[in-house]
Amino acid sequence: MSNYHIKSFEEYFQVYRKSIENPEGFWEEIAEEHFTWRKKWNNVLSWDFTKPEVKWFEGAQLNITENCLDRHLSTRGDKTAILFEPNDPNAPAEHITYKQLHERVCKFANALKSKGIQKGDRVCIYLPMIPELAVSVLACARIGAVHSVVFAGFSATALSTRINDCDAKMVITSDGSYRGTKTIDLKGIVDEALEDCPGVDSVLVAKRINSGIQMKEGRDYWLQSLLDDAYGDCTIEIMNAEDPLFILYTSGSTGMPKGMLHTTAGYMVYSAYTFKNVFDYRENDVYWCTADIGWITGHSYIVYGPLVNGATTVMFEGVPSYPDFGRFWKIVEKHKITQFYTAPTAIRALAKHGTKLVEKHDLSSLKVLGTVGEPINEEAWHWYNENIGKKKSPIVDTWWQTETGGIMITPIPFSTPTKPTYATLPFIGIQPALMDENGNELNDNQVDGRLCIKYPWPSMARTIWGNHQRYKDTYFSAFENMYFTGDGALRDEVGYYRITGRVDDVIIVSGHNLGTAPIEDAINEHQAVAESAIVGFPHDVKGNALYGYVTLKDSGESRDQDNLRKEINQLITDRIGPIAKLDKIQFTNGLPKTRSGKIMRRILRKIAFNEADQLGDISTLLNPEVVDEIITNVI
Ligand code: 7RM
Repeated sequence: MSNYHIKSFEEYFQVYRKSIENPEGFWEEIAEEHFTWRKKWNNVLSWDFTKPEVKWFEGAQLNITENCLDRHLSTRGDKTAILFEPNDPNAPAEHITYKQLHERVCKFANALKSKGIQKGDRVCIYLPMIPELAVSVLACARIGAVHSVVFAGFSATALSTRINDCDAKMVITSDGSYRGTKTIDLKGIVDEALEDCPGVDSVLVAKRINSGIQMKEGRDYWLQSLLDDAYGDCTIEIMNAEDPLFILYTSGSTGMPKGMLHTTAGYMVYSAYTFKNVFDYRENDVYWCTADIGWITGHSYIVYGPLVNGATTVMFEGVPSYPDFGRFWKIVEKHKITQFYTAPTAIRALAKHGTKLVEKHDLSSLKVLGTVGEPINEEAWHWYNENIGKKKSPIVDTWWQTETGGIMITPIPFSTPTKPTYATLPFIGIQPALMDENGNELNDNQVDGRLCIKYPWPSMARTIWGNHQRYKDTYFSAFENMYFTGDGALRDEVGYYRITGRVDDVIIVSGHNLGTAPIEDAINEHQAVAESAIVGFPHDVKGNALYGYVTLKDSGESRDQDNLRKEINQLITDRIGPIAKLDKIQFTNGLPKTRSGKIMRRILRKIAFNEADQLGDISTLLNPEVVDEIITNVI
């Protein structure tokens, strides 16, 4: 039991050392003591990064839903497993107990079987943040079907591409979704997507908004009528440790999205163990991660990690801005949230609206705050720390990726001293390395380089679905015997890591390597600035020059823009040096972002290059409408 819950900085170092000196012994002990197995493993780990091939807990048999549900029934049957907060602030929240969730998952699993879904089949899930989303994920896992959740904000084209890539037989969707004051016709999008998906033979439709949708005879089925006929018990499919659990798509810098494949046992062990420690999770906590289950953050830290630990996990259907920008804080107060995990982009958006709406609510239940998804700038970190955490709740800045399956670099709350903008130290079992361009490992502190991982961890993706060569090329070819993350990082004098951003965001100006993130941080310090993004564009003398897109807190029309430009460049000069000054500054109403809040510098780069005619498909953006405005006002 000793190493499952780390409670001090000394203990972190001690457990970390153990996990590095004897990884197999360490993970074997964790796996042995905290999970339910139908058969134990013969071998904890075998690996070869040259192939690449990684296997954890080979020979073991289990079902992850037995760990999420069945094993809690005797001790936590009446405890809330999922706390559903609907879009409508006046609609009641729904408390789904472990017993009820077990029954709903079993019924759903039987419904899947009744439509011919078997172990190994791929099922595409395209649902809003309603309980059926978590239930359908677990139902797939219960019968050994491989779920592939597609975020329900993606377009029909994006959806059909993903369905075809993994050859899904079934799509699970709803008649529509609520998003603030709007409704979205999800079923219409599915219908459009399926015109190009000959492999899909059934569609299950959950009722959410009661819109009068078209049902295609022989293909579309109302979920409820299948559930009405289904038994409330469903024996688990016994899975091998390395059997596929899910595929989740993540966009690469070029080409098709990559279907990252995660397998069963290692993913379960690592998502559960990180959840417990990164959020200092305790039995009566009410944990809320604001991500969508359409992203890896939702898979690992709304569904699997919390449920394996028997936690209460909140699912929020709505948006941070409805009915006003105080919604998050209202929910924290209402459900006495203890851990709150969100993205820096959300923090900045909320900070933009000041603290009035924060002060209206009692946030004293909060114990741990988390961030994920992008580097958090200094200003946002302090705003979060002061206004939400009241300087009492540690902020865990968690760095990880779809590919890593779980959190990799993070503070352990109440143990690791935090430092603004630093993800701090590797989690237990994680062996990071910083590499220079020539492939040499940088062993000192106070260096920056490309972030790699030297040794396998249990939840790493095993391949890209249908394209192992691309998996090898993307992650295991840049540096020998290392997993390459695609990110740059620096290590400070005490060994803390700060993720500086994608390496492809590095711009070389007059021979100087400039990361976009520190320049953006400097710009964002200006009190009139809400957000900014930097790209390089070709320059006769410097090789590259810098182009800044800057969004102001108010529309900025009344301001003297030339003066603002001067002030911004002065700040950059002060913080980084004149080398990082911007040649062009364009004021924008917004920056193009992915649905998970990452700024799409690729698009901004094209615009700065005067290649706006080659933007490609921008329909999957969160805010495609800002692109036209940016193109019109390009300098
Ligand atoms: C969990 C998730 C992965 C990329 C990753 C980074 C960036 C994520 C942080 C971060 C700085 C962080 N998966 N990233 N977390 N950068 N600090 N704490 O976001 O596959 O969607 O994205 O996100 O560049 O490579 S993801």
